[in-house]
Amino acid sequence: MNNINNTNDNKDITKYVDAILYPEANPFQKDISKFEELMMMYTCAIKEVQTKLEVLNTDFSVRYKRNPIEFITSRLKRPASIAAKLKSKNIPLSVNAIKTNLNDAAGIRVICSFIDDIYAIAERLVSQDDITLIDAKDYIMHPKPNGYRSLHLIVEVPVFFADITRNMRVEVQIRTIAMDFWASLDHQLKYKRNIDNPEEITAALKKCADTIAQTDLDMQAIKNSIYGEEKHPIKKFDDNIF
Ligand code: 0O2
Repeated sequence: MNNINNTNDNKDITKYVDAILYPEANPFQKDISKFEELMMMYTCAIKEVQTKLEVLNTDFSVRYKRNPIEFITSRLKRPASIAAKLKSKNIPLSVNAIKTNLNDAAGIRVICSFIDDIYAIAERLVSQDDITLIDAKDYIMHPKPNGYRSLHLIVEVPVFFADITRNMRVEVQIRTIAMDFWASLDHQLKYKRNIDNPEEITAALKKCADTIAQTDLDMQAIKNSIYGEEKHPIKKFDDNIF
């Protein structure tokens, strides 16, 4: 069986499942060919950045005998979510507005083993010649009030298409397995509305986030005692340095 056919089959299945799960009409229907072209460009930008991350992971496995990345996922933002985000910013819906105003239409999530791995990967990604760091939000150094932790980078990468080259933006969220575990469950629980005791739930979730964060620190200390600490501490992605 050939891989290209498999990829197309998967794409068809994804479209079919999406149509069932998200039956709302595409708000960009009137400009559908421009919209699909832009989404194709974001898909290619994801491929470019994901390959860079995979190369780093492979290089680390040879150089340092361990993989800093557990797994990588990616997604294109759904048309309805794109429209909702533009509306929330009071921006009229258009395909051009997506490219000009949204940084997270293309998203990659990188799940790392240890906290230090997050910064090691981020540092090496943004120092590549063809990557421009547009913005960084360090929710690990500065967790959100609800306990959410992750490093968010907006990067721009040139993508070479058949007739043009475009600089495309991709949001890269980098977090540990533990941070991802909390964020996934928090995301699931957000769908339940009309909760009787929202303050209690918020406090309980925050407590879980803090427990998990402490476990991450403990695991990092164990790793340091086995492998030794990084000789040259990696620069932290503090909001203030950008
Ligand atoms: P989805 O499904 O991931 O697309 P900006 O994008 O800069 O205009 P925004 O949206 O406030 O501003 O960015 P922020 O808060 O830095 O990052 C938003 C994304 O981070 C979210 O995307 C989530 O993926 C993730 N995130 C942020 N806060 C939380 C949280 O409290 N819990 C969880 N589980 N995830 C969070 P979207 O667009 O909401 O969704």
